[in-house]
Amino acid sequence: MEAQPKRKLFSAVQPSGAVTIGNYIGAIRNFAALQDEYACLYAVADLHAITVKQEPAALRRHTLELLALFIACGVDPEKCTLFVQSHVPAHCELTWVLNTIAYPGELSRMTQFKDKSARHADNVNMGLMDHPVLMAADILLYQAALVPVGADQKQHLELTRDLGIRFNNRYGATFTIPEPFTPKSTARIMSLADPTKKMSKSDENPNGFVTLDDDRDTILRKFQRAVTDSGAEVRYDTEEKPGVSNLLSIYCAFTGKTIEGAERDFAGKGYGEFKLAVGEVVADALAPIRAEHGRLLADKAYLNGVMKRGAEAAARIAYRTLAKVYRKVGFYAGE
Ligand code: AQP
Repeated sequence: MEAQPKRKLFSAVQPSGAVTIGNYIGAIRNFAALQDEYACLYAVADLHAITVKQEPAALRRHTLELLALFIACGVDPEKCTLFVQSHVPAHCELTWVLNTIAYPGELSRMTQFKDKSARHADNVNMGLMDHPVLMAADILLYQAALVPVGADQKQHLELTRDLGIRFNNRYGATFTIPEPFTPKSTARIMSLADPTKKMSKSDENPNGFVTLDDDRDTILRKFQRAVTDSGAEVRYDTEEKPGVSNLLSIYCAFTGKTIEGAERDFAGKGYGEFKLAVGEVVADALAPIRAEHGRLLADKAYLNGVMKRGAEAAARIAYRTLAKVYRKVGFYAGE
């Protein structure tokens, strides 16, 4: 019997700062585990990143660092297509077409648009509002069946599905409608400085996030400073104890323990000891990734080669879909 082609999977991360343990737990650490079963495409989403102000030199640096980080986290460029989003112009081209079936009402209701508009009140631009349409184009271009995303991105994936279905209904079957892939262990990791806000790499308070580049001392210090509450009991209760609950989620994500198991580990222990233990498991887990990341960054020629080959492979798939889309909407292609 002929082997079935592997189902496609797409995910992307923005090079909008140093990658946090939120991005890692929610997305990147699952990437390597999926590469044998699926045809994976992983992108550095630089087009998305400029929806908030970026310093150009920092954006360039973060782009290369993120590509290297995927590899340091186990993504194998021989098995996956690893590329930089702006190297495949089809992402912008499909976004334009999808814009014509997306409604301002549904885009302005997106939680991330509302959050980011509030956080960047001096720069509420059209790109920020259109961000989920670009994300839909990213996914639909590759006919991805599966999209591993953190819990914070589920709403955007729902919109991708809506746009895909809307297009298919209007023009005939064109896009695969993707499913979210959210492993059970994927918590929404919250800021260490304000556990009611999600942990974000663009947070202006560096104590709110831990990055994969932070050294051991920095990691331990950030966890020691993490906001908890005036109680003393290590118990999971997101309403009453959002800070402690967030630390428990992080601890479980890095140890594989259940919340109940983690609560037992810290029964009768104080917050100081708890925070130190969480910091230590995180620092231990990140040390080998940090070392490998440093090694990869020293080999720029290799990284440039990976992104070039990745963009070529991605473009081959993307332009097949785009040609189909252009035909369906009625663009004249010449004779
Ligand atoms: N706090 C989080 N908890 C769990 N998962 C998270 N992700 C992001 N933050 C958390 C997941 O990381 C992937 C990549 O995210 P992104 O860079 O594309 O965009 P984002 O969700 O906007 O991430 P940030 O860190 O908050 O970036 P900025 O600050 O630039 O907006 C996604 O799969 C996401 O689910």
